[in-house]
Amino acid sequence: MIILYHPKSTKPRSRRFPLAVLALAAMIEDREEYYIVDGNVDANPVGTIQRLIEAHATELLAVSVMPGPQMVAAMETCRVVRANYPYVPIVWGGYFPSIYTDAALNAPYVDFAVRGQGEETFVELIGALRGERPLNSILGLSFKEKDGRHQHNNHRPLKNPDGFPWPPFHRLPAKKYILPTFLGKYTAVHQASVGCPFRCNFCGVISALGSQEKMESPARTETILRHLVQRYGVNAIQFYDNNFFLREDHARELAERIMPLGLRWWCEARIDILLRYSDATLEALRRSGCAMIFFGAESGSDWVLKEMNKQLSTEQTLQLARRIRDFNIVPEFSFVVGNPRNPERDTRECLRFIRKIKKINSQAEIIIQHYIPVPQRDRMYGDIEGRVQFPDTVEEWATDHWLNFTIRREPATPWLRPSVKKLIDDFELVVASRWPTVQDIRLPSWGRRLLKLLSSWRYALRIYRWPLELEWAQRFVELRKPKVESL
Ligand code: B12
Ligand code: SF4
Repeated sequence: MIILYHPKSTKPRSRRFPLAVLALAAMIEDREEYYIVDGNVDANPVGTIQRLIEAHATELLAVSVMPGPQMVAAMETCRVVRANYPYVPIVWGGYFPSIYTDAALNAPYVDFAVRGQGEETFVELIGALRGERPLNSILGLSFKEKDGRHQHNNHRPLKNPDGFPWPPFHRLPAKKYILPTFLGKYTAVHQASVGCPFRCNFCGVISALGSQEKMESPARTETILRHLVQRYGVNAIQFYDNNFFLREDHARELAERIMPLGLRWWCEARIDILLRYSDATLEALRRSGCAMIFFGAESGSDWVLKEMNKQLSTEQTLQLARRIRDFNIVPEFSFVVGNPRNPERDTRECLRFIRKIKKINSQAEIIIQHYIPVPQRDRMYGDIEGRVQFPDTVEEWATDHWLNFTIRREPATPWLRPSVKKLIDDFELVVASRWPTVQDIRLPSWGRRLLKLLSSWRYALRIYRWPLELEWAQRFVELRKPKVESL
C-alpha cells in the first residue's frame, strides 16, 4: 500500500484540489492500493498516516512539498513516521526537493527526492523498491547511497500532459475543494501545461524544470473541464499553468472549445505573448469566460527587466494595460521589487510605474513582492552569488528567519535596507486600500468604501509612510468578514 500525502499548505477557504498528489494517484489508480491524506482537509494527518501504516503493509510514503509552511508540515509529520515506523521508505517530491535537493536528502527522514515532473519517476521508484530495477536507472531521482553520499541521477525530460491519465477526482471529497471565489461559487483548478520556456533568472520554475514547456491539447483540457462541470457543477476555473498562452492558434482553439461550458476563468500569462494576439483572439478569450489574467510585469524599469532576463519592456506592460481594458479582462500585474544592485532606484521607479498603470487602467490589480533569490541552474538575478547562503537542512529552512524569507514577508536580504522595505510595504498597503481587490469576495461593501475613503488622500498626495490608520482599518474589516461557507 502507498500513502500520498499533501501537507497543509493553506487556509480552508483557499483549499483547492491537490493536483500534485492527484497526478501521482492517476498513475497508480486501479493498479495499486493507495490512500490520499490531505493536510488541508484532515486536521490530524499524522494520526491518519499512522493508522494507515498500522492497518496496511506500507511500501512508500510519498510527500508533496512546496517551499514554505508546507515544508514545515512535511518535516513534522515525516519525523514522527520515521521515529515510529523506520521501515517505511519516504520520498519527497515537488518544488522544495526539486530546488533544494541536498537539503531535503540531508534530513534523516527523507530517503528519496524526486526532481521536476514526477509521474514516471514515482512509478519507477515503486518498481525499484520492489527490486525490479536499480535506483540509478531512474531519471529525475536523487537518493542516498549506503555510505550517505547523495546520488543525483540525470534530469528527466518533460513529457506532455496528454501522455498521462486524468486526475482521479473521485478519490477526494470534491465538495471540500470546490469553493466560492470571485470567479464563481464553484471554483475548481486545472493545470493545462507544464513548465515555461523562458529564462527569467529569479524564477523557481526554471530551477525546478529547466526552460521547457509542454502543453496539453485543447481537446483534453475541454474534456477534463466538461467532466468537472457535469459531475461537480463547477462554474469557474483557476488555471495553475505558469504560462498559459504560448501559441495563438492553441489559445484560440481552447477558447472556442470551452466557450459552451459557461465558465469564468483566471490564468497566468506573459505580456509580450498576449500583445501579439489579434483582437479576434482576445475577444474569443473574453467570450470563453476569461475574467482576469495574472502577468509578471516584474518591474517599472527597463534596466531591471534586462537584468532579470525577462525579455519584456515597460512599454509593453503599459500597452497591454491599455489594450486589455477594451476586452473587459482585468490584468493582475505582479512586481518583484528590490534589485540587489540599486534597490532604492528600483523601488522609486517601480512605484512611479505602478501609478502610471493605474492611470491607464484603474481596474488593474497590483501585486508587489520583495525579491528573494532562488538558486538557478545558471546565474541568479542581481549577481548575488555568494551573498546569500541557502540553508542545507530542512530544519534551518523551517526557522522563522528562512520561513519569512520564503514567503517573502521579511526577506532580510543584505541589499534591502529596512527603510526601503518599509516604503514598499507602505505603498502596497495604500494601493491595496485605495483599490481593494475584486478577488476578496468576503470584503463587505462598507469595508471597501471605508478603505477607499481612508486611503485616497494618501494616494493623491503620494504620502505613503506610516499608514497606521490603514493597518487598523484592514484589521477592523478583516475581523468582520463572513466565513466562506456562509457566502
Ligand atoms: C497552487 C499553488 C499554491 C497554492 C497551494 C494550494 C494547494 N493545492 O495546496 C498556494 C496558494 C497555497 C501556494 C502557496 C505558496 N506557493 Co505556490 N504554487 C502553486 C502553483 C500555482 C501550482 C502548484 C500545482 O498544484 N501544480 C500542479 C501539479 C500537478 O504540479 P506540481 O505541484 O509541480 O507537481 C508535479 C511535480 O512537482 C512532482 N511532484 C509534486 N509533489 C510530488 C510528490 C512526490 C512524492 C513525487 C514523486 C512528485 C511530486 O510531480 C507532480 C506531477 O508532475 C505553483 C506554480 C505551478 N504552476 O506549478 C506555485 C508554486 C509551487 N508556489 C510557489 C511558492 C513560492 C509558494 C509560496 C511560498 C508563496 C508565498 N509567497 O507565500 C506559498 C507557500 C505555500 C506553503 N504553505 O508552503 C513557487 C515554488 C517555487 C519557488 N519560487 O520556490 C511556485 C512554483 C510558484 C512560482 N512560480 O514561483 N501555492
Ligand atoms: S515567464 Fe514566468 S514562469 Fe516563465 S521563467 Fe519567467 S517568471 Fe518564470
